[in-house]
Amino acid sequence: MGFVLLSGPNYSSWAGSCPPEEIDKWMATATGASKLARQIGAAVKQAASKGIGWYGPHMAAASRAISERIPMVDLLLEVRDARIPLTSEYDLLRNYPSSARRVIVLNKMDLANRSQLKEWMKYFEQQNCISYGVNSHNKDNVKEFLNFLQARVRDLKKNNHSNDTITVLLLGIPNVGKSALANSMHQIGRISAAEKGKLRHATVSPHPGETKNISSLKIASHPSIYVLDTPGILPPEIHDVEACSKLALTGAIRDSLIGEMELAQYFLAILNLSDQYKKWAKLATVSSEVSFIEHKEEHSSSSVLEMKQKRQFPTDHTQDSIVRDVRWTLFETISCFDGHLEREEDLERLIEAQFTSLRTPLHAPLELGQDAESKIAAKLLNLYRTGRLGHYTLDSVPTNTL
Ligand SMILES: Nc1nc2c(ncn2[C@@H]2O[C@H](COP(=O)(O)OP(=O)(O)O)[C@@H](O)[C@H]2O)c(=O)[nH]1
Ligand SMILES: [Mg+2]
Repeated sequence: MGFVLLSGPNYSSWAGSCPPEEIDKWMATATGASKLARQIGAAVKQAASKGIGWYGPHMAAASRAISERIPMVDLLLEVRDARIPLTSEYDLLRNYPSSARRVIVLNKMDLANRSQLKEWMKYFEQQNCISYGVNSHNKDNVKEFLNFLQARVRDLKKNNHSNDTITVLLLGIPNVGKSALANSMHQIGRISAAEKGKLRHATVSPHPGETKNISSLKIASHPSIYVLDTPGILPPEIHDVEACSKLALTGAIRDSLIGEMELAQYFLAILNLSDQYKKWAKLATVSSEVSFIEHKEEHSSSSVLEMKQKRQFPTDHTQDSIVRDVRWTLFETISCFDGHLEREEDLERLIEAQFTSLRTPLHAPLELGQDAESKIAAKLLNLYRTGRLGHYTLDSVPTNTL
């Protein structure tokens, strides 16, 4: 397997001035996941320096068009990825003062660690920034968000009683869910059916860079509120290598720049060093009961019929039974591991063993080889990005402010 861990700088002088528990925590992530993170980040930076990165004429033009709109709209919704509340900061608003006009929307909150999301929201409050956690795929959640927006609009209009149309600009880096949020607000918002039918839907895609133009969707009447969906913008250069790798893992930078294999290894390093997998211990009992039932069902024609009706294929890795087996395999490999995960070579050995063990639940060809490994990598990444393998927040809240 292609592990090429970077050797990092010498951290011993830094560690000398830190409390012991902080060092333990830091060591666990720094020596393992962090090295993978730097390796991936360095590859992203290298690709960008060769001109095959994310920033092209399209992004430059969009960036100019968006900058012109910023002073003209009533509200700015800066959409960030709740898994990386700091790394997904929008460059064009970096030095923009926090004001009643600006809201930080932490989207994809269903994929982030719940308690860390609360800490992040507390942090933003301390910075005098208004923030709001959303899952664009959840109807009730979007309804609550629309009510919150209406309240903000009422606040803004307190001193201005005109019945003017309100415009809301959705801003953010690629793939944070701006278009998904715009569509949900448009579908759920209180506007007439005719108005809903008249408007185009924004394109939503798992790949970054799919929104090419600024488009407008109506989300409320009396007063009329329109959201402007915009293409995702990243700065031409990102100096922090770890930030590059987090952007790649969460999908803001396209996978082909790094490779799914490296990203899946990075994800496994994060999973192995977290305690999410401990929750899957209870699958031990469920696993044996279910596999007995499944074995019986496999031979009954009704289950085949059911599968056809549900349009599921036995190798579809998103079905519940496969996800359960993947979780159980990950749990078993971590809990039976005899090495020390803070040691880089041990973590590497565990990840390698996990790729081998995952061949069975993920229906990858049994012979070892790149083909099998890339299939496993692609499926693992997909399960991580759809929240089926736990909830991870990759940025930590600056500790001196809490
Ligand atoms: N789990 C989850 N996925 C989301 C959410 N919002 C958007 N997505 C997914 O994230 C991907 C990118 O969404 P898109 O709206 O195209 O992002 P944009 O580039 O910011 O416009 C798509 O696969 C969406 O289905 C969310 O709140 N939760
Ligand atoms: Mg979009």
